[in-house]
Amino acid sequence: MSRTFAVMGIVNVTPDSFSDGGRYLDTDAAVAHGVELSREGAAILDVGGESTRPGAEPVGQAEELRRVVPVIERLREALPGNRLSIDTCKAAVAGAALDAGADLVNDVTALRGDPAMASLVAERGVEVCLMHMLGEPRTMQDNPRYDDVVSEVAAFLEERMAFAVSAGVAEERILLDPGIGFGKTLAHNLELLRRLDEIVALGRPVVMGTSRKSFLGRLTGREVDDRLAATIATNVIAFERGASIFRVHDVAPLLDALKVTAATVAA
Ligand code: HH2
Repeated sequence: MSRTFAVMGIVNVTPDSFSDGGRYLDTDAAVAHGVELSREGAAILDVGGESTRPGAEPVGQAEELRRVVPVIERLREALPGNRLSIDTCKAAVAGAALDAGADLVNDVTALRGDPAMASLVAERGVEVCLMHMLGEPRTMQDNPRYDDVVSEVAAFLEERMAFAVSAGVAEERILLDPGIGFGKTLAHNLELLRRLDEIVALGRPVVMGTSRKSFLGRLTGREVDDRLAATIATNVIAFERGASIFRVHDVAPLLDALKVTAATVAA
């Protein structure tokens, strides 16, 4: 028996995402892209209407709602068998997305961005992904510092998990993400990958988001659209170290790589 895992395909309904900004801003294009990623084997589709790339400017609530809600509605209808995730830190956007058929809230602020988010997730009884970020997207890459990045990220996730549980979120509904690239240097990202078992040891499924990120460009010298091989390498490593959900732009090739990896890893 091989270990279970899920590929989470990225559907960015934004003009300014770092790798695919503007490509799926139109509802039809975003829905078609989500359907294609599902066909390629994504079990989860993560729909986002606000870029979190370093330096990104925040998006207003009305605009974010306008971008994501019709996409979730139509994906829900087209893909009854997929899990749909809403990538947002605003409770109103998460609530509307859940009403439109989303199953999971992916909050890159780990319930710190909006005081209403924790109770929303608790009341709806849905899964929530808690991600580590140092600072905020506008400034997070300005000289991030840690004494020991892995133990600090683990302690943060543990504290956020306790906070979520105290707000009424069931522990078995929590996913954890070390937040690759969110307030981290190349060395920090590599250390987190190297010692990912320490995050896995927190006992909840670990989500990995390395897809096309700039640390892979630093390592390989490749432009953003040419980082697939590097993305696959990091996700295979993460799988081996215990991660179970892989958030990527390119679903089919990663799925092949993970099927092979899973077949060689003991349950
Ligand atoms: N990375 C991005 C956005 N959301 N969520 C989780 N849980 N983990 C991640 O690593 C993560 C995330 C950034 O990637 P992308 O969506 O491609 O770009 P942008 O934020 O510019 O839209």
